[in-house]
Amino acid sequence: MKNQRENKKVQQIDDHVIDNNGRLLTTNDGVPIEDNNNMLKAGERGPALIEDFIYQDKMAHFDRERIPERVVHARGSGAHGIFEATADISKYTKASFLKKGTVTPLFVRFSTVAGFKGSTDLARDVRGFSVKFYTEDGNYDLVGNNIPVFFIQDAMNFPDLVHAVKPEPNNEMPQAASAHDTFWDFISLMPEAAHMVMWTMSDRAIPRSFRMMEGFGVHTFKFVNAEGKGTFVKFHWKPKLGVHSVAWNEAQKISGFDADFHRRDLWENIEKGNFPQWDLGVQLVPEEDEHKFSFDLLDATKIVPEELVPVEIIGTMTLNRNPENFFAETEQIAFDPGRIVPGIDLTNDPLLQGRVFSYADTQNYRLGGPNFHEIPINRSVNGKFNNQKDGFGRQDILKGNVSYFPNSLGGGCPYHAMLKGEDGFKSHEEKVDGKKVRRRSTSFADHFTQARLFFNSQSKPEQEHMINAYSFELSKVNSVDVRKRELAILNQIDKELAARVGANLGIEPASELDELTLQFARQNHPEYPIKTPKPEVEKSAALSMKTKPGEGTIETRKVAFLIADGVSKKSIDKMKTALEEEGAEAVLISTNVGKVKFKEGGTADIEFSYLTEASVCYDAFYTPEGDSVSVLQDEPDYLHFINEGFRHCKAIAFATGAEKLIDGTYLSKNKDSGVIFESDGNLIEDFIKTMKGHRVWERENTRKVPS
Ligand code: HDE
Repeated sequence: MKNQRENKKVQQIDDHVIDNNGRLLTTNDGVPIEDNNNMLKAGERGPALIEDFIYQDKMAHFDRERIPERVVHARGSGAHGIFEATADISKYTKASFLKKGTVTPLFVRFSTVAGFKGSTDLARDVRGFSVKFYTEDGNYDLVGNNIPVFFIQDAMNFPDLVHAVKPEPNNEMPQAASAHDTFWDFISLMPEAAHMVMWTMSDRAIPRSFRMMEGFGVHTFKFVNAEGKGTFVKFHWKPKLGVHSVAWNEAQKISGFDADFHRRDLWENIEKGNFPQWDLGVQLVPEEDEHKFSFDLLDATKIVPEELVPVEIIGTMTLNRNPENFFAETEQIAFDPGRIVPGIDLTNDPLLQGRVFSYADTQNYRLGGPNFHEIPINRSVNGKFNNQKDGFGRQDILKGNVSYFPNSLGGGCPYHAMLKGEDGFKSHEEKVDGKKVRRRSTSFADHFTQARLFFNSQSKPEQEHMINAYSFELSKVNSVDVRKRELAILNQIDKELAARVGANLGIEPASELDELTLQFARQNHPEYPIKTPKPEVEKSAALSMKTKPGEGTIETRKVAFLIADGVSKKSIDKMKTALEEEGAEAVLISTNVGKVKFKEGGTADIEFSYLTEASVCYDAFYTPEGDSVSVLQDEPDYLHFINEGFRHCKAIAFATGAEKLIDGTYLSKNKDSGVIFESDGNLIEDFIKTMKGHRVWERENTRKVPS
């Protein structure tokens, strides 16, 4: 019973899975094809004949194989899974899939925002975190991001934001990057973006893995209970593996070595049975408390600090199945924040209101018409019963002569829920009374308080990374005026941040906002800058990645064992066993693929070599003992692995006899933190402990190592 819906969804997909195995090649009409190599010609060396329907069938389909890519979030990776509700929250919502114990099938799509479909996974960018729940009351889409706020407050500015961040229109450069003039020009004129930009300049924008990032609904939504009472709700996804990032220098290199790094990581881990999990948490605010805070709940550039409203866990999501086909599922899935189910409702957040139009509209265009709900990945497990008909790509065959409402000839069907006293979706009854205006509420006019809160809540290394990220991005901006304008914004957030970035740009930050920035801000708030309300908290531990749960596990982390012929099997095995007990994976990398010879005799199969692998794709490094050490001494790629691993603050361990290899690297004998020598004692414990800390970020400033 529990898994009935999941089985139904699997069945829906399976019904459409085609297996060519053992089949005769046919045309799209099922006609067997005798020769798939040659067009029909008038003679062996003659012209092609127009009657060749077999060639036309093949080529006409090929010519139409591409559909428009998503205008944003084009690059994405998806997986199937389930959600299990674990808490009784019926007091707040009647949503059937949130009833304790209910298991609901779902599909998730993670994405970057700015890059094209074929762009790198490791761009500095926001990540999309979209979940389609196939509930018993129809599909519910929670279309969020890995950052809890957004750049803008009103949907009207969205096309401009996207035009500014996408490659510049004259030369279509740069790909998947915000480090260019038009983005910072726009951002420096929009002080409301200050908070979100702090997040995108933080390590949140370069995750180690999709499996290690948080997700947020961003907007405030509403829960509605069986009595029709509403409660404001913010959604949070908390990954069981913790929240982790890579270093920026590392991200740039991963983009070259493996542009599919995140996609591959998700796919491979699901294939291996390492099913990623997230807890779903909610922050609940009673309707009566709507105006209780120093910020507006309807403003998507604001968070609700967890110190004010704690996050309560209400369920767990597990991703347990890779798609059968990327295009049919990950590409064709159609998300829409306007797809809600009874028990959940929208609020008047002007960004959310605007999104509700845009998504359905975009799907109609991207998927070629109004029948995209019939694509297997988009189908509700309830089926759909209404009087809509025809249109491009219609697949359902509606019986009978009735396709209108009301009708008597069809027995009045499909019938209204209310006619039979059943429950249908009912919008939460909210009094709305206002003049028709194009204006923004003054309660949306404080742009810097939460940007400051975010910066103050970061650990020292996280702050350093942000200073470096702003410096990198603004150095890539050619316009000095734009650099100055942004520095003036940073100066409103934090003086040291502005001064440090300014020093890297050779500019003294201005103490006041630029006149142009003020002009634009005053278009929305004529009285700008307003007197800012006193914030409830100055720091929030939950905003630092350092404090996230999951810290302390090395599950699924990849450890490179750097070996060559003559390596000691014993030295490999003892470390491998210890790591595997902790759920980590040992990957043998040698001078060539094929076989490696052990010191003790015998061989092991090798899939990865220094030629194909790069240190940036691994979490930690171990050099076992053996005669391999003298081979590695002269292996430049080995030495590079170690230097780069050091630069990127990863754990590095050397077995007895291997420590002398550091002579060829930038590492020092004076015990750099996170570099472990077996000769010092606790090789395995110290290595695992260092890995559990994810990275030794402090190392960045203590020793400078080129890579
Ligand atoms: Fe989107 N967004 N968005 N967005 N968005 C799209 O829909 C849009 C916003 C988000 O994996 C598009 O199917 C507007 C916020 C994700 O398929 C489009 C506004 C948040 C995805 C669109 C926003 C998001 C999209 C492009 C401002 C976080 C990928 C293709 C009002 C809460 C979904 C498509 C997937 C995709 C419009 C702002 C998240 C054009 C108008 C805020 C995760 O419809």
